Amino acid sequence: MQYRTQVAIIGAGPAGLMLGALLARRGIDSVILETRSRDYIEQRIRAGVLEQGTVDAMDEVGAGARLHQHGLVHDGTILRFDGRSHRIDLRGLTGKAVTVYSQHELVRDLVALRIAAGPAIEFEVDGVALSGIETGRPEVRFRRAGQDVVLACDFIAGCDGFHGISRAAIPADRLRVFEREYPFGWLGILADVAPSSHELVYAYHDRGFALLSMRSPSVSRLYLQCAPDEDLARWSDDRIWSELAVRLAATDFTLATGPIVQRSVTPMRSFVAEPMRHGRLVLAGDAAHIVPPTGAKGLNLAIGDARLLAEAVAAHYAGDPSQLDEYSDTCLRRVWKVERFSWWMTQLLHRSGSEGGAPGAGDEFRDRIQRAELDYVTSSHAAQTTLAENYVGLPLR
Ligand code: RFL
Ligand code: PHB
Repeated sequence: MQYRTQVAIIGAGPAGLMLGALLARRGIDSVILETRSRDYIEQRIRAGVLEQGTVDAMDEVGAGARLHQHGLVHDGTILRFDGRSHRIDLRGLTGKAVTVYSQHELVRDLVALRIAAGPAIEFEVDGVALSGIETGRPEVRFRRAGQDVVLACDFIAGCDGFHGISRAAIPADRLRVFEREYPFGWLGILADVAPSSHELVYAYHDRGFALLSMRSPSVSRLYLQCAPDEDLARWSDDRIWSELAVRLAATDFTLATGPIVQRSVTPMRSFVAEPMRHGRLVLAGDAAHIVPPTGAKGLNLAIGDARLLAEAVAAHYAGDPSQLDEYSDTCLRRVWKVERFSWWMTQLLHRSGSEGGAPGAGDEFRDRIQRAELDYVTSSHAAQTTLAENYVGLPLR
């Protein structure tokens, strides 16, 4: 079977779904191809902090209703060390806030919008392969329910995440990759218990970083710094809760515990592939870049790329190719600033030994510098403004 669209979108994550929705608003036809099932992508637990620009994009496409109903607006966030809390007044310092709303709920809202509006989205496809990206007539081949399909298009948007196939379609000698792996990961849990703090708590502790976050007034999301290949079998519920209690401890704070309904270990890396466009293939989101989650930026970066790409594609069809020509450079300027912030938050808040491993092993000079930095950030108005400005989100351009 053979058919045609203007933009073939590979991947139904936040980047692909938002791009499809923004293109539809501009009257541009697209098809989204996704290897997983609808159920799977609507239940995959990932990020949870939305910048205002992400909320605005959800409103622009008409998918913001549930977000405004259930999202929790946070005007501040807390840094904690030595048992003391230091509130960063996001609203007071920047005039902006962030919204806590699950990535899988955002995905659910965008899938519902797409299906209601009718433009094509295909789940559970396999064997996706790209060809002709250096010609004016690119094609995507895939299998759907055992049938071979060829999708002809004007552009291919590679929104298929870090492990997708799109980035690999760019010839190796045209791609530069910048990468850093961290000697630790995050053990994350989802628990059926009311969050013990109204605002997120980022805690630095001698035993390692911990984060208290949430998904709703009755569901907590918490993380512990661990080894990148940590064995979850070694962590009983009791051990997880007592380690969280130690690392998050503060005066006037008690950690409420409850049933753990989901747990996972995520390794941490920084990664950027340049450029984000080759011929008729454009990359967006995790397909092009990864940040460690400490700055809560991965999802927001993906939505930012989708916004710029939708504008650029619309300008192309209106006769102006310049935005698409500049797409990679425009994105990468913002991407690298967000890479910097995410790296900075990560090294500010994690324990790392000089020989790359166990919390506590190590480099005492570095430890003293890190403490001085925490002290500086929590006592300087200028430093807090810098943190807050990055945390609530930098401008798209
Ligand atoms: P996604 O969300 O990975 O979506 C890509 C989609 O492409 C599909 N796919 C393919 N489809 C067709 N053909 C192929 N060959 C395909 N290969 C893959 C995949 O099934 C998927 O549906 O990328 P996108 O849209 O760029 O969005 C990026 C965000 O998802 C990501 O940056 C964040 O979730 C990162 N991240 C986190 N960010 C935070 O800010 N806070 C967090 O707590 C947080 N937790 C996480 C995370 C990422 C994780 N991953 C990727 C392992 C936890 C995890 C486990
Ligand atoms: C989350 O709620 O999953 C979350 C919040 C803040 C982060 C990372 C993850 O920095």
